[in-house]
Amino acid sequence: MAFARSDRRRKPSADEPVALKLLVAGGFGVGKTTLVGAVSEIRPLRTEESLSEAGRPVDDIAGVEGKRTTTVAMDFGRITLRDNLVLYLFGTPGQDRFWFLWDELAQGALGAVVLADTRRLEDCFAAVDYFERRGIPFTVAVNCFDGAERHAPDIVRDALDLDASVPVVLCDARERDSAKDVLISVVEHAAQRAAGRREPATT
Ligand SMILES: Nc1nc2c(ncn2[C@@H]2O[C@H](COP(=O)(O)OP(=O)(O)OP(=O)(O)O)[C@@H](O)[C@H]2O)c(=O)[nH]1
Ligand SMILES: [Mg+2]
Repeated sequence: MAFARSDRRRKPSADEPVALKLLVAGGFGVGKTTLVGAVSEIRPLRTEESLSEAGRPVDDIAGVEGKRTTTVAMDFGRITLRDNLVLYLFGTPGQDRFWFLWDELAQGALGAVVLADTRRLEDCFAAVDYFERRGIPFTVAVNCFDGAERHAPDIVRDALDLDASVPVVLCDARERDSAKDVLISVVEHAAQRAAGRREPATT
């Protein structure tokens, strides 16, 4: 877990806020920057660059033809969930050519959101795989784009072959409350996983 308190010898006071790091990941153009911007209580840091003609051969914009910019390093935002719980949000770049940044961004992450678009579900496979392999708890959040067919969470779970414990939720990445619910789901899932690990095995 990533905590703001770095001095482990000092006993924290009860009202001192705990800071947790979460990643917001998923395929190209699925709404990561939008989600971080929707919930952040500070002006989000963005690293958007224009999609250019030169990038056309390497940037697969199929399905997001209206997109004009892309994240080239990360998004950063912050949200206070309760008085004593602050989340630092790191949005990943969505394109394959920026994969090398993921390991840096993932360091110390408590959990992650994998945003998915059901019209291009395969675009989130890599993110699901990444967090499964590293044992980082994640919630899959289906960003319900206008005009996209709605699928029940269990259908998405089956399609992604997810473990039954992985939360799958529907959201609108543009709506603050909806995006906040996604983050709460990740925190609760991570807390349950941590509690499960602490419980003694019964054999
Ligand atoms: N209709 C609709 N549009 C959305 C939604 N979320 C994002 N968008 C739009 O979709 C486009 C892509 O959103 P971004 O937030 O830039 O996507 P991203 O995942 O950060 O993209 P990359 O960083 O390039 O991978 C933007 O034009 C958004 O306005 C949504 O929930 N509904
Ligand atoms: Mg982005």
